[in-house]
Amino acid sequence: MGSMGEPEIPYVDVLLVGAGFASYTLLNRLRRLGLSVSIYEKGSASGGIWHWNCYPGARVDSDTPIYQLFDKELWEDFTFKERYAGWPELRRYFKHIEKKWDVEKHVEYHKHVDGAKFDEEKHQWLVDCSDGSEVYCRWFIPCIGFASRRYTPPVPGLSNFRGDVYHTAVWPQHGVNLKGKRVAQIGTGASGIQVAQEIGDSVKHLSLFMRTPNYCLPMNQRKLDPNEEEKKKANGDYEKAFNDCRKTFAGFTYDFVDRNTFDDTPEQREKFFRKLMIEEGGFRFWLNTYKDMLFDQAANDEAYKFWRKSVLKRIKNPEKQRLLAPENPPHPWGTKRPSLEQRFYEVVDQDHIDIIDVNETPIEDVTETGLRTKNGHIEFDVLVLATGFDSVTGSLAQLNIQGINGGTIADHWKNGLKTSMGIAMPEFPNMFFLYGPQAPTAFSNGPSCTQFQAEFVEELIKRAEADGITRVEATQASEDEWTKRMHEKWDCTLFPLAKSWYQGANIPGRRVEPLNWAGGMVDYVESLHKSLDNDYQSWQTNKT
Ligand code: N01
Repeated sequence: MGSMGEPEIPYVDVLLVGAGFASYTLLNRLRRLGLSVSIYEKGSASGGIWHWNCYPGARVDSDTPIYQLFDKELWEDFTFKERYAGWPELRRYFKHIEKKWDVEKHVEYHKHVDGAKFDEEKHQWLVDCSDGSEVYCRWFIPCIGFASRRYTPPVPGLSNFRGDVYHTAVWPQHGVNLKGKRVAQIGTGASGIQVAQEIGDSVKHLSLFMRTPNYCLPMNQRKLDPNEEEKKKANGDYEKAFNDCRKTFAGFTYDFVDRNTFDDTPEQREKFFRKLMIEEGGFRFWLNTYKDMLFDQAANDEAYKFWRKSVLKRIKNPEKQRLLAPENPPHPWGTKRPSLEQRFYEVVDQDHIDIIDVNETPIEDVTETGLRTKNGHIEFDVLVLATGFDSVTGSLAQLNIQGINGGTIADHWKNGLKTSMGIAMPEFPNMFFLYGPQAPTAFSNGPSCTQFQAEFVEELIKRAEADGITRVEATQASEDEWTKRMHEKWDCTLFPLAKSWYQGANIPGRRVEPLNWAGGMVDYVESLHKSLDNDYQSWQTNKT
């Protein structure tokens, strides 16, 4: 008990927020240093995005084996069943981690962090939760990803609708039966493509409201043979794959080739594109292609032409061809996130599915039984909002985390996003964030990015603890330098030409600015580790 009879506020060395990949890898690393570690998770189970993402068809777009933690003790006795795992399997994987690593004793569920304040005397954060509880911690590490603040567009009259409305980001855990229903869906991003593809065959009618066509790529999904996977593990293929992730732009096993688009003849190009997109599938057509594709418009046009030709072959309805694969690309190929699809184009080509371009035919208002456009009233039973997130910055900016001058994170970014190496900020000592703004985040395989960042955080904390340092704050110079580099890397690509959530352009009125590091994983990880050279050169350190 405290001196005034108040209960004493508990203390933990490290507080991790969110129970996903980032916090689990950190937990395992930091407790090995002898630190006490707690995880506060607002949901009822672990899995991070895979706890919330349980909409029909939700599955990951990174392939096995790299969408997992790279620790041998985890992968040696867990084998994914599909090349691209679905949400139920990913949840099983998290249960596996919990069992192997004895995680449960560190995690508190239904624990919603509201805010935090740095105590300058103690060199500790005082963190408060929505249940009224507080905790002090030396190291405060939000691991809340880039998609924890969902976005619902201001559709007029939305609250009038008497049927059910579901946002993909908070899909009911018990599932929803849409078989035989009339469904309207807004959005054709990663979530929207998967929902439409999954429910399309069995609904009575689907009205798919689309703002921008998604340049989907064939997933080439397949079941994995467990014996084959065991052989690969024994041959060192898994370890090789994890190691390769350290050497590539996006933390995948493959990288851009060392050739420009027009170095090849048209025939060679056609063959190369075919191999990437059709034979190999997945993101190869995006991330294993010519090195100038995301930088040079003429090169990019070649990619678009090939993509369009492949898609048109799969759609019979001429109006749907026009909408889904327009002659004039609305943005350069690959500057918005392409989705991986299995039968999307065949599914939405069916007669009971309408595609409505909201640019040509805006939603005027939602009524009790449907919605109205200039073409009339459309009735439906269920409305699905696959409208995404206040991405990347929204997760952190929504929390009342106050820096040493009293300003919040949102205040810190008021005149433009700025961070030190996408992991920390001046005025917010002893706080690191993983898989967030100005890091490779949305341009990377999630587990690669989070594990490489976690390795750095481990190194920093280990050194600080050994040196008796109790306060570590990114310098202003390092934030200025990183933010300048962010813009330089971004501005020489074609990414600024797309109205994408990569730069916050999905939300009306939001500042449009690069949110993700476009300089690649290798450069990123090197910059992190270099920041500790010359006696913590990018950090200001103090002892209590
Ligand atoms: O969100 P999104 P998401 N009227 O922002 C549209 C990861 N993820 O949940 O493109 C009409 O991509 C919007 O249109 P536009 C992954 O990184 C991964 O799908 O902005 N439409 C868009 O079509 C992913 O990229 C996986 O013009 C409106 C859609 O809503 C990220 O999360 C699965 C609108 C939103 O798509 C986000 O994906 C799921 C309006 N007013 C998520 N406002 C996998 O690994 C917005 N839209 C498979």
